[in-house]
Amino acid sequence: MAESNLITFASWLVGDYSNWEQAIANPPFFAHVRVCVRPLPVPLSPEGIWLYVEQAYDYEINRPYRTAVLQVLSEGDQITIVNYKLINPETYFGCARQPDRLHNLSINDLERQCGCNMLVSAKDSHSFQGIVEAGKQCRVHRKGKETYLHSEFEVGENFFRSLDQGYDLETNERVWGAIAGAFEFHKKASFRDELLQIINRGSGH
Ligand code: CYC
Repeated sequence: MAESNLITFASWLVGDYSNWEQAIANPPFFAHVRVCVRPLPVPLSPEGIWLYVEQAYDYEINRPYRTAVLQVLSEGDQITIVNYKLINPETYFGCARQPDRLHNLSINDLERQCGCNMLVSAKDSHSFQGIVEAGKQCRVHRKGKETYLHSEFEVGENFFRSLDQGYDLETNERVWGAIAGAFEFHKKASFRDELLQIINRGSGH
């Protein structure tokens, strides 16, 4: 049961997303952003499901402003995402849409982002929701300030909605991130079958 929830969640999350509709409707507040979540062709450990993520402006899709590696784990009814950053992110720019290049990626290329685990649970039968772990420990240095992350998201079979913001450690004021609500992404391509193949290969089928 827990395992099937994990696979359902990951199979919905993988994909190539765009918020084009939102960007056209509300240009001053929302840039046209692309998010691409790709399964690693060779998982970095047998525990959980490993994914590579790029977030980019659509007009420079192969120069992402943020990349990450995610390890999605099931822990009872709860799903946890462990966040990693790449030590040399440029080496892997573009890999979300050229997944063969991800064969080169190893655990030594990664650094864990402490305090940045995302806690995920089923919202209803159509979506999962996640929120960054409590404690203000997910630190992001930006605009010359030390901030802590507030992040929450929802994922369904064909959408991804996310809100990421950084708050000043001392004053609790918002320093960066959306002021007009969440980014609303629609899935343009799914990598579900690719993910299921990788999972089945790993379990010896
Ligand atoms: C940062 N976004 C982060 C961080 C996390 C997430 C954990 C802090 C650690 C890091 O920098 O990697 C979010 N992690 C997630 C989410 C999941 C997850 C959502 C579930 C799949 O595992 N983020 C967006 C918008 C965009 C954005 C499209 C506009 C605001 O979803 C930006 N996120 C954004 C930025 C940072 C960030 C700019 C800080 C990156 C930095 O400056 O280091």
